[in-house]
Amino acid sequence: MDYYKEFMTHFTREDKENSVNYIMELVSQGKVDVITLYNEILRPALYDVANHQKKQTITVAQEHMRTAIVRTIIECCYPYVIKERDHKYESLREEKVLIFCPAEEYHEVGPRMVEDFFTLNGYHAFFMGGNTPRDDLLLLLEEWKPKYLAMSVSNYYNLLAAERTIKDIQNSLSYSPIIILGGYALQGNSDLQEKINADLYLQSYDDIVRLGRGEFDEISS
Ligand code: B12
Repeated sequence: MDYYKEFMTHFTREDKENSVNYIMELVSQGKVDVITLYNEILRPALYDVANHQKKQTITVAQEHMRTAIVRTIIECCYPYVIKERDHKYESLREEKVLIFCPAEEYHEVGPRMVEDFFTLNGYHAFFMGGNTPRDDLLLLLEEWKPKYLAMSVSNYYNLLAAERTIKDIQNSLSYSPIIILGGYALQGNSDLQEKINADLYLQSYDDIVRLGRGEFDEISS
């Protein structure tokens, strides 16, 4: 059975009840784990709305409904994320990661998944939501002092705001977090990471596993 295809029969009708129930049954029965669900079902379902190759044909209202369905599924998965993490790790990492979007960046499903990617790898991760106000971000950073700051940019036009945010962070904080950049706007444009002055460009769950293994320690130290 192709789980993606079956899910799409509910999802493309914006049928929230059947979309959520179908996925939560797969997850509760252990037929798909959280990473497979995010990478092979939910992300492709949203990329199917529009992408570099495909123009959007549905209305913005339908786009919002589909985003809401995915968001509900992600939040329902939280207990499974914690269970999977606890199964893998006896004790948590000390390292904190703050995930955020620059001002005017409203795409929040990707970074919300990234929060779970970090959590699954034992990090203490927190996603601040889309469109993070600059002053609130700086205040929280001083208070919480995360080792990593992961910024998500989906819309190409928000890369300028991303660059400004990094400058602000580097100029006004009392310590230097490691700044990670990722998101749809960077796909195929990874060279922008250096231009924007971030420390690292990461894109996937596997990249976060590699970060945990220390594969980027030399670059980010
Ligand atoms: C849903 C959606 C919206 C919703 C967002 C609702 C919400 N609350 O999130 C709404 C309707 C608000 C919206 C608005 C707009 N959108 Co829109 N939207 C989308 C859509 C269909 C899905 C986005 C999504 O959730 N994808 C699924 C997630 C899981 O994928 P992801 O974000 O890429 O994240 C994965 C990876 O990139 C990675 N990742 C992400 N961030 C990070 C960060 C780090 C540190 C790491 C390690 C990894 C990582 O991990 C994730 C999981 O694998 C995309 C289409 C697409 N192809 O993505 C367009 C898309 C992103 N939107 C687009 C555009 C243009 C807009 C608007 C400008 C439209 C308009 N004219 O108003 C506005 C801009 C709003 C704004 N100021 O931000 C374009 C962006 C093109 C570009 N790259 O520049 C896209 C690509 C559609 C297209 N035309 O091709 N949108």
